[in-house]
Amino acid sequence: MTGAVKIDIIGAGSLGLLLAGKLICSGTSIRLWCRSDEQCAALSETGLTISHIDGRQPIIIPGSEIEAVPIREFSQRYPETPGDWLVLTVKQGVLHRILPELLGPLRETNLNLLCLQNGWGHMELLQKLLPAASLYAAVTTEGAKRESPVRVVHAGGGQTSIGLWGGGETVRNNVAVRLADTLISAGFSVLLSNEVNTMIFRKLVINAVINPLTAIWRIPNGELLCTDLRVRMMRELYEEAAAVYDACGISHEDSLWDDILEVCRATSGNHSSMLADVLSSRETEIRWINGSLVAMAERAGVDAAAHRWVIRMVEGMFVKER
Ligand code: KPL
Repeated sequence: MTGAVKIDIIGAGSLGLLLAGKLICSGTSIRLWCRSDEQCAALSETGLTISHIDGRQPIIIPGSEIEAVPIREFSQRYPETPGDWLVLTVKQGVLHRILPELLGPLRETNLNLLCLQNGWGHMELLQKLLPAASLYAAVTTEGAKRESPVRVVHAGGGQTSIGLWGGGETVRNNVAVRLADTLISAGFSVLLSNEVNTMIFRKLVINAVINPLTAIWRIPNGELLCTDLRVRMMRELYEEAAAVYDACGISHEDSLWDDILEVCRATSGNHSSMLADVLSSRETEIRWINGSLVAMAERAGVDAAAHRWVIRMVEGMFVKER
């Protein structure tokens, strides 16, 4: 890989728009694959605005600087001009739906794929379907809220950790270091990790505690800490998840409970991604977050009643036609 890094971002939701906008501003070549033609047209005509929660001047990227392409053209256009990195920012549910489009051109391709989904299950599936790809998992606490197809609010700087899936050296891996440098020059805080499973399992518990409760009570993350009852409910979900990990032989740090409280404080004004999905009547990632903990519990023969309960509460919010 020589010259400037070229990145394809699949998904123009909150995180996709934030990454694309900040990377374009730092001079990285970005192609943004969107699910709707309307969003591509709006981005090309209006440009993209990134506003900041702290009232700093918004960043406005003119439409002429944005290459927005419909995802339905992926299998035809991507193989002609592949970039250095493919970054998947779509949610788990969408990822599973767009996999057929992705698989055509990618199945035999030796590409670098960075996956930013919450939850568990997608990496194993991608590895099976894309055996030639180098897969990297990322977990992020970056706060972003999409206000419209052309506007995103940067609701708080977080931390993004990246690790090579399947184990192995990430910290001194030149390809990963180059990506991290590119993201850092765009203003993101990035850590490379050789402990990809630890990183994903830690984030899984953070999401399994914060996301469903904020979605059920429709409150920003920080308000989870406002009453004893809420904190007790968080603790119950946390303890159950820790017991599941113990039963499955997954190591977790004692500081994890404090980390969860710290994430609530650090992102206190943010809506969790699950609350944002619920408020926009979108499918949530609960199946891949709490659902994957329940599946692990079942395999290990332990109970995960609180996680099953929050799944029913969140799924019950949607009235599906029978
Ligand atoms: O990852 C998040 C999410 O909302 O999905 C947290 C860390 C909970 C921040 O809101």
